[in-house]
Amino acid sequence: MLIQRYKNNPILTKNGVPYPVATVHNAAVVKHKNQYIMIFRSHKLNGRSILGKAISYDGFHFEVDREPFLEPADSGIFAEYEKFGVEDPRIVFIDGEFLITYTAYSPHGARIGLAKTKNFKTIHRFSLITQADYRNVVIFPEKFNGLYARLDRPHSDISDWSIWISYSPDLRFWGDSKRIISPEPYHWDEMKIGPGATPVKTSQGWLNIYHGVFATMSGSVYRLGVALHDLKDPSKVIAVGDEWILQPEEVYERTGYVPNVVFTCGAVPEEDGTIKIYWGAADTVMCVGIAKIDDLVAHCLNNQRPALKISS
Ligand code: BMA
Repeated sequence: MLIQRYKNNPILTKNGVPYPVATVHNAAVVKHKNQYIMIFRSHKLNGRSILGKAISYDGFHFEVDREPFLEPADSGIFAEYEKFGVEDPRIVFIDGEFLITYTAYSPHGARIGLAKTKNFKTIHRFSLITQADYRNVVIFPEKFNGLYARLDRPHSDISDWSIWISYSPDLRFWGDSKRIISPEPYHWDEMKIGPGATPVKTSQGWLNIYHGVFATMSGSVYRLGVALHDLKDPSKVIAVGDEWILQPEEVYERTGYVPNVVFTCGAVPEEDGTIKIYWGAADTVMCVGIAKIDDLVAHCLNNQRPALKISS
């Protein structure tokens, strides 16, 4: 087993939230000083999503703030594009501030908002950084040749739903986009893939923990996999692990709001060479598991498949 599930999973459920919600899932987590800061998604009782905040000192026991952290904007351009909710946050610390990318969902589709915070007390919406229909934007914690870099997953009816890379000088304007990892036919991720956790720097490359989806007769199954990107040029994919690293197996992953889902939006590397991987289970509760970073890197390198399938 590459990932050891924490014995007391799930670590956070709606019962830990002091305001009415139906779910707690798909959370980003960062470690800052001695705190683990979690920004999680919740469905409200009308079915639309908001983001909440929770703090932990050990990465396992989280205490939730009394009020939601980010709700759909009520004025300006963001209000128009967040009407259906805010979903699936990712966090990166770069240039002395935290950037939060999240799905802004509205009748116009799903697109990505970028908000900034220095302290998780005040938050400033910066820009809507994609058009519809994009999800799963993760920004690298370092710049490359002076440019920010991000992975994302555009939705297209023509091309397969792949992982792309784009660059920006200022976080607002993005370009030089390129498709770099695609789903593999009749594999666990053949229907679509998307970036998951903010990439983690290792001695052998950037570790990208992503999700992949397989359609079955009784709905889609969401699993997690790993890829390794070149340290200097993250558009170069060194290796994609052929097999998944986590699939829905426990009851809380197989049943819930959406059955058979493990979906990550964040992982925290530790100084002892382990990594805490956080995942939403069945779009209902939050879980954590521990892996060795070296094992995940070896899984990519020893068990590879081509990064790109060229669509016909
Ligand atoms: C995706 C997103 C995720 C969710 C997953 C499974 O399209 O909406 O937030 O976890 O579906 O329902």
